[in-house]
Amino acid sequence: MEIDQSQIENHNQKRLAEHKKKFASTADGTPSVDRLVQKLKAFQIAIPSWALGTGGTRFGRFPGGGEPRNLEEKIEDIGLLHALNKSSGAISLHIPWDIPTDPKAIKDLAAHHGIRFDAMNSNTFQDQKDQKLSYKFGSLQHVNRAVRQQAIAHNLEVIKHGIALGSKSLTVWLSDGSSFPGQLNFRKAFQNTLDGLKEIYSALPSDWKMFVEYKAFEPNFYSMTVGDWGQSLLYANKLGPKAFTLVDLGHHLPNANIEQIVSLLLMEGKLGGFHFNDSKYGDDDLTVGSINPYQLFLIFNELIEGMDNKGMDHATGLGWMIDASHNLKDPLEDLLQSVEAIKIAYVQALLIDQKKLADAQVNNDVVSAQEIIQSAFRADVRSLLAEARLNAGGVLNPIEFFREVKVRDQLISERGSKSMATGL
Ligand code: PSV
Ligand code: MN
Repeated sequence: MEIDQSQIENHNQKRLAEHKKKFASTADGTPSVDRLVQKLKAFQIAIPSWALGTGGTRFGRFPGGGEPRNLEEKIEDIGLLHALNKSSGAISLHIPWDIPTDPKAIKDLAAHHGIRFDAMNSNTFQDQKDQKLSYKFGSLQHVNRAVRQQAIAHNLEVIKHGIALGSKSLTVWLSDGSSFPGQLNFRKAFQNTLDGLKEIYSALPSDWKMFVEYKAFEPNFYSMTVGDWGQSLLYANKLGPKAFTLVDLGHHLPNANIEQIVSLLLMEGKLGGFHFNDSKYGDDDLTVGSINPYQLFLIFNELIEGMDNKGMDHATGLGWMIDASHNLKDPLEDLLQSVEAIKIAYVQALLIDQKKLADAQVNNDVVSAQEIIQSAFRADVRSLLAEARLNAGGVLNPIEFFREVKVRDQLISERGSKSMATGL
């Protein structure tokens, strides 16, 4: 389905007066508000192709119906999100879940919806139907050379699909590791993995980046071969200038100071991008900003300070992607909430007076530093986001619109109540 422009206008018209009032009151006390609105308009967040259906947990799955049945329908779903929020103009694909049979047609369809192809993701954490060798004991780390070669060949194939679609990056997340002490020789596992990554790296086109994603645990529970940002950074440094660390917010041990990790990776020129999500206990993959919006804001503070320090463009300097899973909510509504939360944190962090903060730091004025940071966090910036959406041709309230025009019901009537999207 596609959204009718007249429905958007109708929705906005009904809310315009109220919005203008709120925006004027926020704009009143906010310096350079036009600049903030422009920055919000430029900031796009890629949607993962695997988050458009019901993720479920290992105990159960409760699908809501109308899930996309193929890559074309996944692109259509992201087109819907983008039509509403004007901030989801990119898709991140996972191979082999999303192999394009006709890349030209897929590219045209994405362009029709104003969507580009963000990072391509390889998958050596599952065995596929016709796969010769198993990844049960790892992929690039595997003790058997033939398994390692198979995993390398898969990544090369992913790069080829990405080239055909106009993507510019490859994300490698490895589930490799061990679940029992003694199972693995750490050094050999690291070396095999590095050798494999080197082969993949050498197949990257010159204008591509490679993102090495780390994760502290799961599916392995004793060691992960790319288990934290230090290990990822080791690989990225050894690989070369096109290799970077990717930070998935759910991939840390409890209470890790992610904002400090981000700051130092940026300083080293080795931060590549993000998988945004939120969590309370582990890799919970919940809606961004639903549990800990303050942490997200603090991360954006470090990002902005660090990117400005290096003269990087906020919108294009790093890879911005969501990586979430939905069990209770409608996946599209959930993604609308996630994008909104990311942009709220971004613009709140833009409100921080960095000059004043630096002065407070130099003077060891801890109280002022906290006041400066928290007054930005406590600002209600929602009308700035709405104004940016309105300027860009989107809707004032995406979730209300989604419900008003009964998007999910329409998707169910087109695709059926039993359709199932590929992914986890
Ligand atoms: C692993 O937990 C991960 O975060 C990686 O990014 C995977 O590619 C993704 O989830 C897929 O479910
Ligand atoms: Mn991830």
